[in-house]
Amino acid sequence: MKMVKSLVLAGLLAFSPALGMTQTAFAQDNATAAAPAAEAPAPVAAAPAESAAAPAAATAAPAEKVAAPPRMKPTEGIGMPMPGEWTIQKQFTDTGRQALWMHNYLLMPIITFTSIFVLILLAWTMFRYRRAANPTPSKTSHNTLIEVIWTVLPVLILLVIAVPSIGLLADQYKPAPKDALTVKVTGYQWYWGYEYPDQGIPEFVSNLQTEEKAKENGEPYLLSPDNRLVLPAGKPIKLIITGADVIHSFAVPSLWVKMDAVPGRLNEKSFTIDKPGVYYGQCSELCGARHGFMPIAIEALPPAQFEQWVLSQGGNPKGKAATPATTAAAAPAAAPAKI
Ligand SMILES: [Cu+2]
Repeated sequence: MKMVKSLVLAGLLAFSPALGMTQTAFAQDNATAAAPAAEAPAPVAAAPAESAAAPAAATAAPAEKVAAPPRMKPTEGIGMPMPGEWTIQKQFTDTGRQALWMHNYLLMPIITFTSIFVLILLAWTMFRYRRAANPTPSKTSHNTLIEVIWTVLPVLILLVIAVPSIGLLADQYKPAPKDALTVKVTGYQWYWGYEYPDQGIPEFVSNLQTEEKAKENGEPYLLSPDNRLVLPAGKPIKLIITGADVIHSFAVPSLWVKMDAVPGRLNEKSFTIDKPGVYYGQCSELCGARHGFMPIAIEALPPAQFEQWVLSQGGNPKGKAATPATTAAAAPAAAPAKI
């Protein structure tokens, strides 16, 4: 009897790979077989983790070789406000320049002229037609010519403003071209998260730098975060902007960018930065206690250096090659070591 049992056992073991089910059933009966059986699920469970980690490891491999380009020093007065400044910052995008031109050479002259003209009219009327100088006022109530002028002139002024204004508005909302670099920007209470889905760079967070660190780096304290949003200069960029908790607003004045970050909604902003540099901004929608402490810094690099940065973050500069699993698996706290 014992021999028969041994033979059956030997047979089962010999055919075990083919008889998986039988072996499992057998394992339940046999205490000694239970140990390997218990171990068996381990590699199975580990497999998805391994496969998820594989692209990360594959893309991360060059990370050890490629160093991130050195942190760019900001230029005084470029991409940041300066003490005593009272007008719009110098612009570094097409729409920005267009808007600045419109503000400086169209709106401001019209506003200034209209205000001064009305002020002079008012002052003249008050002085010339005061009771002492003009005891018997005119009874005139209509004057066709004047009425036509003060109707037509404002209409013409409004038309002069409306035409370039509508063009500018359309330009500001122009969809990004197909080859634009996409970055997902998420506003959190109270920091920003940046993710490069096409390059396979998972979200990293950007938090206010300490005052000492900012001083050490020669950066404006309340405007400078630890991790910057690194972008290529001269290439179209598409930001997909959203909020994780409350409404924030992603604003960089010198790039003419201001877009609300609304939870449950994806807002889009596209632009091309003229030249390399550091451009500062801030959250511009009151979002809670530390609203004033979630700065934005865009570091625009020459394309070659940007590719180097992407490689240094374990991403693929050519884009589209990374699997979504890589980005999905990464925790938001996985910040790159670029401080
Ligand atoms: Cu905010």
